[in-house]
Amino acid sequence: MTRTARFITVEGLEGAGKTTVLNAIEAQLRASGVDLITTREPGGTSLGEDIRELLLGHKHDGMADDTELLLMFAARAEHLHKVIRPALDRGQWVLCDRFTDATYAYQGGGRGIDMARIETLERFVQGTLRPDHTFLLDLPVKQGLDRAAGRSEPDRFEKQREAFFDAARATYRARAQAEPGRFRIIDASRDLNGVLAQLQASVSALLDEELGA
Ligand code: T5A
Repeated sequence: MTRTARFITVEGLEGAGKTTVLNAIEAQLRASGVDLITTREPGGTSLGEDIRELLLGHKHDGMADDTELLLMFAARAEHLHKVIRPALDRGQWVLCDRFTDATYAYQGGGRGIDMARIETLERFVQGTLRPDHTFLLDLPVKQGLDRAAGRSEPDRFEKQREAFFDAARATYRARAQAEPGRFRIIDASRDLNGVLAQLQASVSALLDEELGA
């Protein structure tokens, strides 16, 4: 069967359930015969995972907002070069836990970095490559933080104030509204079964669109 490889991303705030639903999306795509890889940002390569440690850990006494932004794009450049582009070139679909929408949400919305500067870096690092489809797991900030808190020690981002995440959520939602053809919004405030049911319907619609299945 001839297929064009697709680049799919999953986005949302802390505790939205991305890791949980990523497995369900992967299983449904594979069951439909899609050959794919799964990966994540920041990270996805050996160098990228080291950068992730710098970004999420507490080894250094914080970092400048621009340092954070540039490290995100440095990890992304490596990820694109070593993992994402080669997979797409081989005809494999790529399913990625977070990508550049997270940079707009967290560094743009959360930190307040000018979106135009992020756009410049996006063009520099990615050229014209953008995700084909994005699942946005949307839920109230406090609900997500409560879920994430029940799981492990907070990372450097999870220590931000609620206002940071309010701005990140608003940015995600604005981007989804601006690009309704790419984004599929999932109500992640529901229980896991409710989330998975919405997701399954949404992935089926995506497969219909892409494969005419
Ligand atoms: N970042 C990333 C940037 O600032 N800029 C960027 O450009 C990029 C790429 C990455 C951090 O880096 C930032 C954003 C992040 O802060 P991460 O580990 O990828 O960190 O992201 P997190 O959001 O921290 O990942 P989490 O693991 O916290 O969230 P998930 O994956 O959304 O949530 P998940 O699936 O682990 O679930 C959390 C808990 O909730 C439960 C799960 O069982 C789990 O215990 N849960 C539910 N409970 C009830 N009902 C549901 N529907 C549930 N779904 C999950």
